[in-house]
Amino acid sequence: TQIDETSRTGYHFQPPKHWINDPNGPMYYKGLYHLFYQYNPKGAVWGNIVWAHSVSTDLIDWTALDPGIYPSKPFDINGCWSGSATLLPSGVPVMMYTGIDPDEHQVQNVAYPKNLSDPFLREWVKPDYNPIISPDGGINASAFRDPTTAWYGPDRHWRLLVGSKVGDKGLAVLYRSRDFKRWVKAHHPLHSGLTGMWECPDFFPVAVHGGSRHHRRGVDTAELRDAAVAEEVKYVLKVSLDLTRYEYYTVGSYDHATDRYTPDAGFPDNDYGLRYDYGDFYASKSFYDPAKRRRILWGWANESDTVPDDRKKGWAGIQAIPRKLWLSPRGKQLIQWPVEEIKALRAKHVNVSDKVVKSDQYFEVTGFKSVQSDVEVAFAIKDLSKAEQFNPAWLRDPQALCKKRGARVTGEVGPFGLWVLAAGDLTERTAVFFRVFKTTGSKHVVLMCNDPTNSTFESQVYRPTFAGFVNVDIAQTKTIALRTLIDHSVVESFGAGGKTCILTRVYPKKAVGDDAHLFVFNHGEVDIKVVKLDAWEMKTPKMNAPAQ
Ligand code: DQQ
Repeated sequence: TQIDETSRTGYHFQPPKHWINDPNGPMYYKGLYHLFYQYNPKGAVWGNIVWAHSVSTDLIDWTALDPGIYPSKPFDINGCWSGSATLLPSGVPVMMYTGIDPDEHQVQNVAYPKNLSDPFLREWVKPDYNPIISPDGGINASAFRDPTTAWYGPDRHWRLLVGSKVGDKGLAVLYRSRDFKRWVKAHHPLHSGLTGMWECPDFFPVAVHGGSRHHRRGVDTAELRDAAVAEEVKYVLKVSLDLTRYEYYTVGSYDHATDRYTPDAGFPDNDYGLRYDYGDFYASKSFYDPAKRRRILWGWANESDTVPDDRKKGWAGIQAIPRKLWLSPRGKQLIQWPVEEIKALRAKHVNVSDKVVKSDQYFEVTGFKSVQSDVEVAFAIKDLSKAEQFNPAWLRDPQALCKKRGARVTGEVGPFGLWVLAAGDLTERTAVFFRVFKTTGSKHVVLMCNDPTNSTFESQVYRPTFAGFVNVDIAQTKTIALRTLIDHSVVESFGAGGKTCILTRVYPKKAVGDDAHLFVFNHGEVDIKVVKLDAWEMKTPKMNAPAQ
């Protein structure tokens, strides 16, 4: 196949060709970051799934290795699906993944590195005692997959979760083991919800604020043996809903003795809960990075063009920029921010400051190429008194609200924000914007949206409007920040310093290469001000180029 480069990303992770989906087994080992991912070595659609493998010293430049895990034994002959890495106390990494057996049953297998002194960990050995977890005891063999990283309890048992369902109920099934070989199912799942199948569960500790700046650091589950550390953590449970293709998380407490997880009050526990990302972001997985003591989140962003388009392009799927993730000071949500390493890609810089954008005005940010860029902007709102009244019924569904009030629908405070990947004549453009509403007791609600309705001339492309609320006290701050990573067919935005994130895939026909422009717009009645806007062209890192 000819590879169509037009909408390929420059600094978002992707292999040179073919289909990719879920990130698998991310970890740091002997100075290298490892990323495995679901990959079809034969084409640009899902199928023939293996674990492709890339390594990096900095999460920016990636070197592709041969697939690490691929069908080779009866217990995975029909596919090597998603799974996770666990670092054993001896320093040995072990992969646990879902294999598809000759009966199309989903089973869990382990694989160990063949040669521990090879930092690349190129070869993986699957012991003959696999599968080590089979779908028995009432488990649905076609809904039993995606084992998490294991954690070690005070009772000297390993534990891990496997995603599953019973009827309409999604499950995080809990298993325990003394030796990582013989696993026993617990009597009750760690957690469940009436949402359909739970794919790719993730369960990990986060540091609580405790008055220090250190809450941004990650927590290694191994540290939890220290009681003082264990007291200062909360837990995050994330699930990927097969039905809606969205992910939800809660923050809560976990009782080691009873193996129960209880979400904190205020966390809606099912399909209207908080999301890592309100856009195209799925099957995510986090890992603890001991090198910088942080937790890093990887997530897959699917294409939103058509399958024939993907075949024509010769590739499909990217990984979002890895994000550092931590608990907000009040413990009400997670904050995510692109790993600091990507700043090393920043090249030509332009900036704008103290520029008022009056009602129905816009301006272009010139002097740089925005098609592959990083844009940070702070907007100030002079007058919140005119903000439109918020209807509490809208709280349940920001996406529906944004669909009704897209970027072209005038408002009072907002819509204001960026038009990215825009044609010079604005016939193509993707809007990333805010709207501010007034609610009871002089409180406000801030909505962040991504409206791709006008992103492309191509009529077949799926163009959902994505949106989430931003938990800020706008009456107090009077400003709101936005960072958007633009990369040919990706628009990845972080509102209010990473409180609300939205990733979208768009396929402009005209706004490509040097013809992609960046604008600031205000389609509300109230003036807004760009306090500061910084934009950088982004260099192209070494991205899995085939070895010479
Ligand atoms: N993708 C994998 C499964 C997982 C799904 C198969 C989520 O293991 O449940 O490619 O995208």
